[in-house]
Amino acid sequence: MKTQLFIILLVLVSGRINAQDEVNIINEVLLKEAVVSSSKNGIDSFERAAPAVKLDDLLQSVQGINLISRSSSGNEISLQGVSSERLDITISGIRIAEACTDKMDPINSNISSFITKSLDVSATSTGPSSGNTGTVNIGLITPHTRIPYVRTKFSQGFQSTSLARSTNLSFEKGNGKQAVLVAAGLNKAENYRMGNGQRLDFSQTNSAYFYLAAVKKLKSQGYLESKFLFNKGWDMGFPALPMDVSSAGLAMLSVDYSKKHLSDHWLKTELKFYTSIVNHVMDDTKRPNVIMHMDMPGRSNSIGLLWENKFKLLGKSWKSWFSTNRIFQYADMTMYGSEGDEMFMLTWPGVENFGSSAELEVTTMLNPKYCSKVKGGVAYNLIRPTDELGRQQWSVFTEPYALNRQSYRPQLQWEFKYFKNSDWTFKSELGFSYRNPSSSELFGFYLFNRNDGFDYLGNPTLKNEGRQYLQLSAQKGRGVLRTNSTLFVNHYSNFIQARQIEDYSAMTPGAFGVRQYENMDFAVITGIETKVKWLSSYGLKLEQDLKFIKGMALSINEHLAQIAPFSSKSAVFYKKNNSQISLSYEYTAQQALVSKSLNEDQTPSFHLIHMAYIWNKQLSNNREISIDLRCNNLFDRFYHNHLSWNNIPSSGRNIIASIRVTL
Ligand SMILES: [Cu+2]
Repeated sequence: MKTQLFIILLVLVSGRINAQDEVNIINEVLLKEAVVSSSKNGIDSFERAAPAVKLDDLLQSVQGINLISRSSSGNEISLQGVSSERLDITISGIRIAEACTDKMDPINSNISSFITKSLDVSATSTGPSSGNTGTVNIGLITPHTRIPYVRTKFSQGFQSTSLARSTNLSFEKGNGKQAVLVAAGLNKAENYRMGNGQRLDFSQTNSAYFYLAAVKKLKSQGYLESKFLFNKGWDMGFPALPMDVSSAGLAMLSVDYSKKHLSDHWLKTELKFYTSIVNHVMDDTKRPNVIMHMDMPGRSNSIGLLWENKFKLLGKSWKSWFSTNRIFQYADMTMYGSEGDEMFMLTWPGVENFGSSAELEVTTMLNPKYCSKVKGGVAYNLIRPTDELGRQQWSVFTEPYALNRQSYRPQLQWEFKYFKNSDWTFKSELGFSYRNPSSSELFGFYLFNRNDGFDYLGNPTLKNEGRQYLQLSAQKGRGVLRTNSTLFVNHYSNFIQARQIEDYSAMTPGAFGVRQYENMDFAVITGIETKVKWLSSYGLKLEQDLKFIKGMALSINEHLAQIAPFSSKSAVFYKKNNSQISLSYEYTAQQALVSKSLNEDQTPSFHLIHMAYIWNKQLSNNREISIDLRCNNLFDRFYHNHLSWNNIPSSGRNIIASIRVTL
């Protein structure tokens, strides 16, 4: 549903209303949705996404992605059935580390769709820091130096279910040689209303951001670009967790240098330097019946360098990446007993991850019909707790030397493309990669998981987890009937999952016990996704999407947890002049394939109907105005998604209205 809306929005807000352009834009979206893309920075841009569309909605529209929610916003990305630890999530190439041990601050939660330019999602490429299953890069808007210009944008959005108000403003100015963009936004939402008419306590959210980007064209024909983002959240409720967030802040800065056509063979170079700081403070003081009050602050920072090059050599196209970064995560917890006693511990003992990686890719066009691409690389990581108290804490469980982890991780991938005729493209991708365990998996100290009610303990002796994969896709991106289908098989060796340890007692009051991460022999996640579209010449469009994923822990012959059930989305669109209307139907099957050893419960099926009306008017000189009216969950169904933690219900009927003006 969101996909379809998004496509209409794209068409309308992109300011090009004729049919051919719709075709092109839909192509872009199709391409974007083809998760099988292996290009690390291949940009599928959807400039000027509509104001009412939250970044979460855009993410949800990408093939392969489902969202795990613990609150009304800032959901965690799950790509092909796996989430954070197995993915590299970046903002304009910048690696940022979360500062919350409970995953309340996924990287994407810091970004507004108003300043998002592109989403680049790949399930077959990995970065130097963590993941082995894929990358999600959220590109931010930047000003341009093509011509002198001045542009002001304003958007105002409203949602009935949570009385959410979202205001965004940006101003850009350029003289053809240098340009600057300033943007700011404010989001406020109350507790949202569920399908049963009641409000969900602790689902409010508040955030604001300031963004500055500047670009300068140098005399040498190179470009210097800088981005700065500050995002602040406060009084953010997390209904799926036992506590909320009183304050969360992110500041990031990057400086890029790029130049094209350095010589006949050296086509492009791009150098990026970045740094970021994240702060996170949890708060249980507003909750009723807190047995034991706790303070749980966390902080993280990152600093890094990325160098990317493109060459033409021996009749082939080459790409190289070199990256190095240092990521630091620290979190502590103070528990206050009823008799004034305190207990202090480090939940992340100042974990430092120093990583470097080098990758090389070569593309060979065998003939106009066949294209082969091979990518290989190696990454090095040194991970260790830096805090002395934290090291002592862990010395109870393991030898001190085992706390310093060094590893080399190779990766190799082969992609083969076949262009059958001008309409059809078939692609196969085959490869392997490894990941380091995350800070929580290695050194997390009694992290309470509200979803299953256990305290989680890290394991410094974990082996790196391997992934071997095969993806097949078929795409027809032109003509009246279009389709895009992907089949994937991800096989994991040394799969990391927690298991209950009997002789340990829980730290958190009310927890059922302790689980510790360990390497299981094998797991496999396989899935299929298809999208079919039918476009008429008179403004009518039909769409059908299907999605199915299955995950198995082979060594214990059990289903994996947190796997989205089968879902289907059907939509009909009609467009005339400046208006477009759509109606869509969404069916999500029950999820009965659940993890027994993690005590995951089954989720019933549900049906949803959504409607949308969008009006867009082009004024002279690239000015435009657009109005967007929608009703999601028209019949006010009371339901929850399988991936929502603690079974928190989703929003009931939600009327969304927004206006956007570009001057
Ligand atoms: Cu938190």
